[in-house]
Amino acid sequence: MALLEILEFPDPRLRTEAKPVASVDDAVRRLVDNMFETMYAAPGIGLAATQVNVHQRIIVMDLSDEKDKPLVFINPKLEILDHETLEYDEGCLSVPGFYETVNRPGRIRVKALDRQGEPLDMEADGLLAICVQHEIDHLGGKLFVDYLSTVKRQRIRAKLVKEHRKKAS
Ligand code: QAP
Ligand code: CO
Repeated sequence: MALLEILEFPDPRLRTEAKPVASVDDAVRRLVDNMFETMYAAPGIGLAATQVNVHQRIIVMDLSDEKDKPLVFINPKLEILDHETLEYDEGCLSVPGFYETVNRPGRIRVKALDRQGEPLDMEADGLLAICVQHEIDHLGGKLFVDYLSTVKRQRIRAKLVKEHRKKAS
Protein backbone atom coordinates (compact mmCIF):
# COMPACT_ATOMS: atom_id res chain seq x y z
CA MET A 1 0.00 0.00 0.00
CA ALA A 2 1.02 3.61 -0.36
CA LEU A 3 0.32 7.05 1.07
CA LEU A 4 -1.00 9.43 -1.57
CA GLU A 5 -0.41 13.17 -1.72
CA ILE A 6 -3.50 15.19 -0.78
CA LEU A 7 -4.14 18.31 -2.87
CA GLU A 8 -4.87 21.44 -0.85
CA PHE A 9 -7.13 24.42 -1.54
CA PRO A 10 -6.77 26.53 -3.70
CA ASP A 11 -5.13 23.95 -5.98
CA PRO A 12 -7.07 24.21 -9.29
CA ARG A 13 -6.95 20.43 -9.74
CA LEU A 14 -9.52 20.18 -6.91
CA ARG A 15 -11.96 21.79 -9.38
CA THR A 16 -11.78 18.87 -11.83
CA GLU A 17 -15.01 17.00 -12.58
CA ALA A 18 -14.49 13.27 -11.91
CA LYS A 19 -15.53 10.65 -14.48
CA PRO A 20 -17.56 7.51 -13.72
CA VAL A 21 -15.61 4.31 -13.07
CA ALA A 22 -16.16 1.98 -16.04
CA SER A 23 -15.42 -1.24 -14.15
CA VAL A 24 -14.48 -1.99 -10.57
CA ASP A 25 -11.27 -3.90 -11.24
CA ASP A 26 -8.05 -4.61 -9.32
CA ALA A 27 -6.58 -1.21 -10.22
CA VAL A 28 -9.64 0.50 -8.70
CA ARG A 29 -9.40 -1.71 -5.58
CA ARG A 30 -5.70 -0.82 -5.26
CA LEU A 31 -6.58 2.87 -5.43
CA VAL A 32 -9.35 2.37 -2.84
CA ASP A 33 -6.89 0.66 -0.46
CA ASN A 34 -4.35 3.45 -0.89
CA MET A 35 -7.07 6.04 -0.30
CA PHE A 36 -8.00 4.29 2.98
CA GLU A 37 -4.37 4.19 4.07
CA THR A 38 -4.02 7.90 3.25
CA MET A 39 -7.29 8.82 5.02
CA TYR A 40 -6.52 6.79 8.17
CA ALA A 41 -2.99 8.21 8.36
CA ALA A 42 -4.17 11.83 8.09
CA PRO A 43 -6.35 11.09 10.13
CA GLY A 44 -9.66 11.80 8.43
CA ILE A 45 -13.19 10.42 8.14
CA GLY A 46 -13.70 10.83 4.40
CA LEU A 47 -11.66 11.18 1.22
CA ALA A 48 -12.63 11.58 -2.43
CA ALA A 49 -10.37 10.47 -5.29
CA THR A 50 -10.31 14.08 -6.56
CA GLN A 51 -8.32 15.01 -3.44
CA VAL A 52 -5.51 12.64 -4.43
CA ASN A 53 -5.59 13.92 -8.02
CA VAL A 54 -7.43 10.90 -9.45
CA HIS A 55 -10.47 12.14 -11.32
CA GLN A 56 -12.76 9.13 -11.02
CA ARG A 57 -15.97 8.89 -9.00
CA ILE A 58 -14.63 7.09 -5.92
CA ILE A 59 -15.11 7.92 -2.22
CA VAL A 60 -13.85 6.25 0.95
CA MET A 61 -15.18 6.97 4.43
CA ASP A 62 -15.01 5.62 7.97
CA LEU A 63 -16.98 7.34 10.72
CA SER A 64 -16.39 4.67 13.38
CA ASP A 65 -14.34 5.33 16.51
CA GLU A 66 -12.42 2.07 16.08
CA LYS A 67 -11.73 2.80 12.40
CA ASP A 68 -13.07 -0.62 11.53
CA LYS A 69 -16.12 0.33 9.42
CA PRO A 70 -14.71 1.22 6.00
CA LEU A 71 -17.27 2.47 3.47
CA VAL A 72 -16.63 2.67 -0.27
CA PHE A 73 -18.86 4.52 -2.73
CA ILE A 74 -18.09 4.14 -6.44
CA ASN A 75 -20.21 6.12 -8.95
CA PRO A 76 -22.43 7.44 -6.14
CA LYS A 77 -25.92 8.81 -6.88
CA LEU A 78 -27.41 11.11 -4.26
CA GLU A 79 -31.10 11.52 -3.46
CA ILE A 80 -32.29 14.07 -0.91
CA LEU A 81 -34.98 12.52 1.28
CA ASP A 82 -35.71 15.52 3.45
CA HIS A 83 -34.88 19.13 2.65
CA GLU A 84 -34.74 20.01 6.32
CA THR A 85 -31.14 21.03 6.83
CA LEU A 86 -28.59 20.02 9.39
CA GLU A 87 -25.92 22.43 10.57
CA TYR A 88 -22.47 20.92 10.92
CA ASP A 89 -18.95 22.19 11.57
CA GLU A 90 -17.18 20.77 8.54
CA GLY A 91 -13.50 20.32 7.89
CA CYS A 92 -11.60 18.84 4.96
CA LEU A 93 -8.23 17.20 4.45
CA SER A 94 -7.80 19.58 1.50
CA VAL A 95 -8.44 22.61 3.74
CA PRO A 96 -6.26 21.68 6.74
CA GLY A 97 -6.75 23.59 9.96
CA PHE A 98 -10.10 25.18 9.10
CA TYR A 99 -13.57 24.22 10.33
CA GLU A 100 -16.69 26.19 9.43
CA THR A 101 -20.43 25.71 9.81
CA VAL A 102 -22.27 24.45 6.72
CA ASN A 103 -25.97 23.61 6.27
CA ARG A 104 -26.98 20.61 4.17
CA PRO A 105 -30.05 18.38 3.82
CA GLY A 106 -30.14 16.12 6.88
CA ARG A 107 -31.53 12.94 5.32
CA ILE A 108 -30.31 11.34 2.11
CA ARG A 109 -30.19 8.13 0.15
CA VAL A 110 -27.06 7.08 -1.72
CA LYS A 111 -26.81 4.40 -4.37
CA ALA A 112 -23.34 3.32 -5.47
CA LEU A 113 -21.09 0.36 -6.13
CA ASP A 114 -18.96 -1.11 -3.35
CA ARG A 115 -15.33 -2.33 -3.44
CA GLN A 116 -16.50 -5.55 -5.12
CA GLY A 117 -18.53 -3.69 -7.73
CA GLU A 118 -21.77 -4.79 -6.03
CA PRO A 119 -24.65 -2.33 -5.84
CA LEU A 120 -25.21 -0.62 -2.52
CA ASP A 121 -28.26 1.36 -1.44
CA MET A 122 -28.12 3.24 1.84
CA GLU A 123 -30.22 5.78 3.70
CA ALA A 124 -28.33 8.12 5.97
CA ASP A 125 -28.83 10.97 8.41
CA GLY A 126 -26.58 12.84 10.80
CA LEU A 127 -22.84 12.98 10.18
CA LEU A 128 -23.00 10.16 7.60
CA ALA A 129 -25.47 12.16 5.46
CA ILE A 130 -23.28 15.26 5.76
CA CYS A 131 -20.08 13.42 4.95
CA VAL A 132 -21.55 11.66 1.88
CA GLN A 133 -22.67 15.03 0.47
CA HIS A 134 -19.31 16.67 1.27
CA GLU A 135 -17.44 13.87 -0.55
CA ILE A 136 -19.81 13.76 -3.56
CA ASP A 137 -19.25 17.53 -3.86
CA HIS A 138 -15.49 16.85 -4.27
CA LEU A 139 -16.22 14.64 -7.30
CA GLY A 140 -17.92 17.63 -8.91
CA GLY A 141 -15.01 19.93 -8.08
CA LYS A 142 -16.82 21.58 -5.18
CA LEU A 143 -15.40 22.31 -1.72
CA PHE A 144 -17.12 23.14 1.58
CA VAL A 145 -15.50 26.59 1.50
CA ASP A 146 -17.70 27.34 -1.55
CA TYR A 147 -20.67 27.52 0.87
CA LEU A 148 -19.00 30.22 2.97
CA SER A 149 -19.01 33.98 2.38
CA THR A 150 -16.46 35.32 -0.11
CA VAL A 151 -14.69 37.09 2.74
CA LYS A 152 -14.30 33.88 4.77
CA ARG A 153 -13.21 31.85 1.73
CA GLN A 154 -10.63 34.46 0.70
CA ARG A 155 -9.25 34.58 4.23
CA ILE A 156 -8.80 30.81 4.28
CA ARG A 157 -7.25 30.88 0.79
CA ALA A 158 -4.74 33.59 1.78
CA LYS A 159 -3.66 31.69 4.91
CA LEU A 160 -3.19 28.42 3.04
CA VAL A 161 -1.29 30.06 0.15
CA LYS A 162 1.01 31.65 2.72
CA GLU A 163 1.59 28.27 4.41
CA HIS A 164 2.27 26.60 1.06
CA ARG A 165 4.88 29.29 0.23
CA LYS A 166 6.53 28.82 3.61
CA LYS A 167 6.70 25.04 3.10
CA ALA A 168 8.15 25.40 -0.41
CA SER A 169 10.94 27.80 0.64
C1 QAP B 1 -15.17 15.52 5.53
O1 QAP B 1 -13.07 15.57 6.53
C2 QAP B 1 -16.10 16.00 6.62
O2 QAP B 1 -8.53 20.44 9.03
C3 QAP B 1 -14.01 14.70 5.98
O3 QAP B 1 -6.15 19.69 9.99
C4 QAP B 1 -15.62 16.55 7.81
O4 QAP B 1 -11.77 13.90 7.27
C5 QAP B 1 -17.43 15.92 6.44
C6 QAP B 1 -8.94 16.82 8.82
C7 QAP B 1 -16.50 16.98 8.78
C8 QAP B 1 -18.30 16.36 7.40
C9 QAP B 1 -17.85 16.87 8.58
C10 QAP B 1 -9.19 18.18 8.70
C11 QAP B 1 -7.72 16.43 9.32
C12 QAP B 1 -9.90 15.82 8.36
C13 QAP B 1 -8.27 19.11 9.11
C14 QAP B 1 -11.97 15.11 7.19
C15 QAP B 1 -7.04 18.71 9.62
C16 QAP B 1 -6.77 17.37 9.73
C17 QAP B 1 -11.04 16.11 7.70
CO1 CO C 1 -13.15 17.26 1.90
